[in-house]
Amino acid sequence: MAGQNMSSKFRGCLVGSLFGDCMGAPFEGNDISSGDKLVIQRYFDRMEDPNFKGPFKKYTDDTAMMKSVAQFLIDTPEPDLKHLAELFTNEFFKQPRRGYGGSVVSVFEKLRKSKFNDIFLPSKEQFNGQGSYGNGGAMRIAPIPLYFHDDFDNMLNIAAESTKITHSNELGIHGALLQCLAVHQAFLADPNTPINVDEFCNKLLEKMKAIERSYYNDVESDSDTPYCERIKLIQKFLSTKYSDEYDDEVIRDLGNDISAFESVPTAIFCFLRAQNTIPGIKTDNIFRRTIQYAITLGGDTDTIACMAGAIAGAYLGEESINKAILQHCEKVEDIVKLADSLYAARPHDGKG
Ligand code: F2R
Ligand code: MG
Ligand code: MG
Repeated sequence: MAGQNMSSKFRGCLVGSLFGDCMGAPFEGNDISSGDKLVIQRYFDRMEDPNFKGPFKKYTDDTAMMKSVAQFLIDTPEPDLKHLAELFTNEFFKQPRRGYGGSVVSVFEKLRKSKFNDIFLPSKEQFNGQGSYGNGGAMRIAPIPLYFHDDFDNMLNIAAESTKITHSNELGIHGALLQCLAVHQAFLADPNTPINVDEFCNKLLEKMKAIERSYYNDVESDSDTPYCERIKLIQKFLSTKYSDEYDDEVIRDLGNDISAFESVPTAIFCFLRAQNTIPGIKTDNIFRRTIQYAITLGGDTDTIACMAGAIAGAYLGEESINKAILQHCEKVEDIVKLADSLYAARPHDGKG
């Protein structure tokens, strides 16, 4: 991949993640009616008008934590997870009112109190030892598949270990790995060639099968593990006619809540469905369609749009993102700089 394309994909991915978070945050927790979908269409149309002046859309915990993941890779070329735990914790105490998950806050408190003695212990203690299955690991993962794009094993290892600082439940960890794989595949895809949605899913399925089968080692060879079953469901939905309205079934069967299991597959689905037109969403821009569709599903809108935005931005690059809307996202210039620093810090062979 040429250097210019690659740096555009780094920017597209991190800015895409910020964009989804900022645009989705005002709707987090809402059920979206057909009237609301019209309001959301107008909301995007208005923001695309370069003359529109409006207050900043603030970013939330999704971006706050994604920034720390990028910074940790930039600061310590040999990944130092203790440093990441410190970055998460310091960022939280600097700006605690970013809408963090209800329970993850106690991980930061324990980490600080214990002076980062065992960075994995507080997370293991969550929910009486079950660990969190929230989507907090997945929502922040994007910098890892960018940085390790040509080192697959290290990518998965650091993705899992960095997630375990806050999320020790397997569904939280595997959700983060699935999002990591989706960003990675999108990053490696040629933005000038349409995505073959079935092939994209089959590749994800193959990699997720290996991850889940090695965890659930008693699983029968032909039975499906949780995330693999969800990927097959995505394929089933996408084989339905693109002109069909089936959002209620998507919400019911794939989910739209704060758990990784009920949101990561949904974000991937949003990206894949947006490769084609969607009823009620009037735009030719695939990136915008991805985010706008994710928000119209309601529920955990900031996080589903953030994850879908990271995948879409990694595929399409920064050129696909409307500059006028971006102006309304808090700290967009900082995220562009962060993406450039991550690009410069990546391990590379000197060719790119
Ligand atoms: N926190 C929110 N949204 C709530 C409203 C915010 C509002 N807009 C505001 O500004 O005040 N959003 C953010 O949280 C999600 C990421 O959460 P994360 O990092 O995974 O946190 P946590 O606390 O670990 O898990 C979240 C909740 O999931 C449930 N849960 C998790 N594991 C569980 C288990 N083993 N048993 C039972 N419940 C479990 C709990 O309710 C946790 O509090 C993102 O949406 C981000 O945007
Ligand atoms: Mg959030
Ligand atoms: Mg959220």
